[in-house]
Amino acid sequence: MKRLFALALLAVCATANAHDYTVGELKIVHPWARATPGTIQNGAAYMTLTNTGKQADRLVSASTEAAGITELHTHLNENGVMKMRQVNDIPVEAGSTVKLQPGGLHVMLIKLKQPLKEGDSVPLTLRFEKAGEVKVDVKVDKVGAMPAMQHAGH
Ligand SMILES: [Cu+2]
Repeated sequence: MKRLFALALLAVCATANAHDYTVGELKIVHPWARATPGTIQNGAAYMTLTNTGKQADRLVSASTEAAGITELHTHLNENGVMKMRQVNDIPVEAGSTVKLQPGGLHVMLIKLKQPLKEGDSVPLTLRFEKAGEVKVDVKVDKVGAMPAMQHAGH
């Protein structure tokens, strides 16, 4: 029990050090990506979006020099098979939080110019319908890093 408490405390402390960004009424918390192994040319960026305002907003696009194409994606379960599907935008309702995470919504980085290496950071520009543009640094975590573990390294 004591150990559990210590771990929980550590998680809270680490989260305080996570990097986050604000644009208009939107907060972008801890943008991160998994390192890409070997010759894999596609990666994905994850983050938490919180709308502290009173009107709905939407993430309409993202771009980075690190990849040839950047798309907004989600995962759908079609007859038991997880498939990625491009979405036009990612809505963030007023007062709500949307998580981009493995197995769900993500920013797809297609045709990476070089592999994502643990410890690197990749500049990413996010464009929101109302809040406008914000540049964030996507921190590259381990290959196969899980969202619950994401703060451990920072
Ligand atoms: Cu994808």
